[in-house]
Amino acid sequence: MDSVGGRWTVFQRRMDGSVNFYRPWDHYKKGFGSAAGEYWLGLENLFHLTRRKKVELLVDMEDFKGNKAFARYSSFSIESEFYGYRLHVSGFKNGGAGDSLSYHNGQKFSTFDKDQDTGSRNCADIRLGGFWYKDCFRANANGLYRWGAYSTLSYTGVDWDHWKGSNYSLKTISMKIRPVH
Ligand SMILES: [Ca+2]
Repeated sequence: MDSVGGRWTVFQRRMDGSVNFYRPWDHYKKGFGSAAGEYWLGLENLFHLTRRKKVELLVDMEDFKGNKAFARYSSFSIESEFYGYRLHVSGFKNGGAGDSLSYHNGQKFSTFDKDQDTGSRNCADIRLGGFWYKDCFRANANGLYRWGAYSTLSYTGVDWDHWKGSNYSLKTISMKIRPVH
């Protein structure tokens, strides 16, 4: 869990496609997978971890050629379930990946059975994940694991638009937080 010199708590990880991330609200709320592999910590836990302290976010990613990049945000928090686990992220620092997450700032979390995005469509349902969708995404970290570039079912992979475009599914991506002192 050490990256850029510190103790990080991983709350999301994709690495091999072994875990299905197309899941309903209750699963995203409580968490799924295992911390050693593909993983979602759960929105309720994430809310409590970011509730009363200043927390920074690091998003590490890798493509299928071994290239690596990251995006870092100096401030990260989410609101309670009552407020839809609304995302607050700011203070972008570029580690080569570009900023695909600020687009999602201020959005509630959505799953296929709980559409809280701002688009007329159900983004989680058509983009095959659960995320802070807007209309619909620039980052789809919980999308369908698709092993690199794809040409069918557009905008459904584990995409980070500002690095590899919206039809390239990453090999790995992880999202991790740590308190800022
Ligand atoms: Ca919608």
